[in-house]
Amino acid sequence: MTTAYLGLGGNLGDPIHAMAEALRALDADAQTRMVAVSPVFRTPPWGPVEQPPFMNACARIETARSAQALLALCLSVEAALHRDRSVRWGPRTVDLDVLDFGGESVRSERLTLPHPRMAERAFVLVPLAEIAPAFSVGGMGVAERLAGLDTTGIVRIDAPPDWWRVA
Ligand code: A4P
Ligand code: MG
Repeated sequence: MTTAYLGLGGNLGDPIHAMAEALRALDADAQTRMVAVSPVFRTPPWGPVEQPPFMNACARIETARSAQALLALCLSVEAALHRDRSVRWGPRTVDLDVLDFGGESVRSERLTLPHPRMAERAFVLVPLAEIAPAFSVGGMGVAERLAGLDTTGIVRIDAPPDWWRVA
């Protein structure tokens, strides 16, 4: 079994519901188990594209899958959730990123691990700090790295600890 971290985000439709459905689908995979799920945070959109605020969360899983097979599962869960309510030209309901897979380094066309952009993204590290504050990102703990990032506008959503089971 490998411990892996996932980042989830969405800014279309009902992203909390979509993230919850994604987490339940991953947990339902025979080879994969949800170990810890962060609270949800509302986060200002990051990057050049003008778009609504995101909801973001992180999860720690244990899986018997390989990194490539875990990515394939994540992509199929994304596809399943986007099928019904895809909006033409719009942003997607939910994005699933593999942040880390047992510390493995992978650099292929389809998969890069650890996730190359997580270290400078407060919308990833704020939820990640809730479930893995000491986890090392590029040689520095998550909480420590967060201290150097702008977390303005990131707000924790009030929800039950098992939000992903009920949302
Ligand atoms: N891929 C390679 N490595 C990985 C990995 N470690 N995890 C490949 C997941 N996928 C990985 O992904 C495109 C391809 O990346 C996959 O098919 C896989 O083979 P994608 O999610 O379809 O691409 P994308 O999301 O359109 O692009 P990108 O660059 O991943 O965008 P980001 O980085 O996901 O940014 N602001 C806030 N506040 N919160 C957000 O969640 N998200 C984005 C999207 C922008 N701004 C945001 C947020
Ligand atoms: Mg992505």
